[in-house]
Formats: sequence, C-alpha cells, structure tokens
Amino acid sequence: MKIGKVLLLGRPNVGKSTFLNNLIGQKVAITSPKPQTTRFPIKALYEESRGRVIFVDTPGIFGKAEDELSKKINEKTLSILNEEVDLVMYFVDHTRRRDFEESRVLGLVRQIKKPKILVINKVDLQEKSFLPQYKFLEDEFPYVFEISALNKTHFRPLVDKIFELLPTGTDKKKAGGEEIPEGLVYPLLNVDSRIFLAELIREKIFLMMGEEIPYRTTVIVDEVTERENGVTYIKARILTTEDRYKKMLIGAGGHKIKEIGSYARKEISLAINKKVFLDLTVETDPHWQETYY
Ligand SMILES: Nc1nc2c(ncn2[C@@H]2O[C@H](COP(=O)(O)OP(=O)(O)O)[C@@H](O)[C@H]2O)c(=O)[nH]1
Ligand SMILES: [Mg+2]
Repeated sequence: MKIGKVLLLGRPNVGKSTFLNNLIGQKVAITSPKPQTTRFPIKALYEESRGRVIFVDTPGIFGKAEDELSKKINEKTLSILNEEVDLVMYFVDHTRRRDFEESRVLGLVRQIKKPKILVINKVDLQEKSFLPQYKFLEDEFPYVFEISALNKTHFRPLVDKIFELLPTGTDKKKAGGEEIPEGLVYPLLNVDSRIFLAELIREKIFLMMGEEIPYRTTVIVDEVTERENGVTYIKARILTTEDRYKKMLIGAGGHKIKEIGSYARKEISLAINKKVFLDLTVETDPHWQETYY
C-alpha cells in the first residue's frame, strides 16, 4: 500500500485547486479566475485501492506581496514547505508567459529535494500558447504530464505516476510524517466546517463581484445549527473594508447579496446534502485582516 503526502505548487491561477477538486470528485478547494482565491493551504485526502494520498493545495502569491494579507498568505504557504512531503507536483499554465513570479516558484520547487512531477495544465486551450517558454523544464523534470485539470484529461497516467513515486507505507495512519485521522466523513484534513462554508460563500463573491472587492472582503460563519425541521441554519457575515464596498455587495434593493446568498445556499446544500437556510449579512469592518488573518 502506498501512502504519502503530495505538495501542489505553482503560480496562482495555474489550476491547482481545479485539479484537486476534480481528482477527489468533490469540491475541497475554492477556485476562480482571479488570483489569490485560496487563502491558506488545504489538505485533502485521496483514497483508493492502491493507497492513501494527502494532497496539500497551496495558495501562494510568491510575487510581490505588498499588502498585509498577501504577506500573511505567503507566510502560511512558505511554512508548508517546511513540512515533510514525499512528492512535489509543479504546475505551469502554458497559456501565460513565464514571468518573475514563475521564476520564484521554480526557485522554491528546486529547493525541495524530493521526487517531482511537472504538470503542464490547460492543454484544452490551444489558441494562445507559450509552451516553448516552458520546454526547458522538461530537461529538469524527469516526469512531465500535459493535462487539462478542467476536463480531467490525462488524469489516469498522472495518478499512476503519483502512486508509483510514493513510498510504500507500513503505518496506515501516517503520511509524510502526518497522522491521518480515522473515520473521515469529509476528505478535508485541516479545515473545519465553518471555514469550509465561509470559503464556499467567499468563492461566490470572487465569481460575482468586480476586480477589487473580493480582496477587500472576507466571510465569517457565526452559527451552524441543525433545526428540528431538518433544515441546517447557517448565519454568516460578509466583512468588507469600506462602506462603498458594502453598498456594492448589497446591491440595489439587496439584489446582489440575494444572488450571492442564493448561489452559496444551493452549493452548500449540495455539499452537505441537507436543506439549508442561509442568513447572510454584510458589515463594514476596516480591520478584518488584522482580526481574522
Ligand atoms: N481552460 C482551462 N481552464 C482551467 C484549467 N484548470 C483550471 N482552469 C481555470 O483556471 C482558473 C484558476 O484555477 P484554480 O484552480 O483556481 O487555480 P489555482 O490558483 O492554481 O488553484 C479557474 O478559472 C479555472 O476554471 C484547465 O485545464 N483548462
Ligand atoms: Mg487555488
């Protein structure tokens, strides 16, 4: 039986979280076309007949982290690099040019002395490709896979290789020096359900609001209660730094907050397989970054 811990690294937006969600077949990490969607490393368990794998999905900004939140996200990501891992998957997106940030990620990948797989993602997109800029990596990485994380293309040979490279475990409860809890109901190892619910709501804000607002916003889940009628009652607050953002999040006649709430409620309901009542409000809190991160 193979047991191990696999670290996913790559610039924001290369498709790490999409890969993980589609491999596990269930949403474990939120995704959006905007960078910095994921704010902290997420550990998820993938289990099948060949063994158990803990995947660690990193947020990682790696580029210039100027604001406090970015700095904190980077710190959390870098601390993950010090953990024991058995394998590194380095994701690149051939539809985007190599840049300074890519060089930084590669620099980090090079420091980790473990087996490595290069994953060239988004092969479903062919119109605009910078693939020649990534070709030199093929000399450095013994294993190269071209995949589409979105369409699950070439997942099978990639997963075969992951299992091949992982150590054979004797202790079923440990991977990469980490305890695997028994009796998992959800394949998430380090995120409690309130944070997960907050993440699902935050994802909707990323998808439905303009460029700036998601970065000025966070979500806090205050209450999750099972009601007698079988409905799960969830009380959550969207916190944003300024009144003008609050106005935009609420929208004319409250239509925006209703829309965000409605999408989030449907998805949460699907994820936990229960009826959900979502009580969602917006507040201005200029200091949420200091309080919650
Ligand atoms: N066309 C295409 N889009 C993808 C693919 N993988 C991810 N994406 C998109 O790229 C964006 C960023 O993906 P995400 O998983 O959040 O990237 P992460 O920051 O590396 O975790 C999202 O809009 C995804 O839908 C892919 O294989 N093909
Ligand atoms: Mg991500």
